[in-house]
Amino acid sequence: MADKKKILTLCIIREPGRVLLGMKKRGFGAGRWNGFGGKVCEEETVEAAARRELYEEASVRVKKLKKVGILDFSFEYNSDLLEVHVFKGEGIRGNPYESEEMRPRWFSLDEVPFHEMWPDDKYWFPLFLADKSFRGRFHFGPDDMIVDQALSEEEKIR
Ligand code: 6OG
Repeated sequence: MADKKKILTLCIIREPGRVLLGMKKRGFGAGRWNGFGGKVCEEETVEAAARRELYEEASVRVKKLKKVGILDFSFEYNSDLLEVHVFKGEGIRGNPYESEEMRPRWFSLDEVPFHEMWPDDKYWFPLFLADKSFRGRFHFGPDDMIVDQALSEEEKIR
């Protein structure tokens, strides 16, 4: 039987000309740059989880958080189903600070390190940077290669 779908958050802080990413230091996705996020706890809204994870992993808060995308991930080598809610954070409060899980760093928009990110990112990140909303699904095969995918721009994500 397939495992239950897990809801996760992913928050990327956007400023004019740059984005804040973090190098994941341990656990799932270690060694890759990504936004900040993790699992939504019981009795917690998805947005509250996004804010909590951002603070736990980078010691910052944001004034504005907008849900811009939903990405579904599945894998050939296990039965995990991940539903990742992608948020754009604006109006950073505090200085990004390294945690046990993430090492934050600002990247200018022309140096986003796609070769050290999850392979799906190069598809949807351009929509993120263009302030579009999107929905996508990616199925991963051996060596984290994408074997099937779909991505569409959406009017609005709820
Ligand atoms: P923890 O399990 O460490 O949170 N995440 C992904 N992000 C991208 N860009 N691509 C994927 O393709 C991902 N799978 C998971 C969601 C994991 C964090 O990594 C994100 C969470 O922010 C497979 O708590």
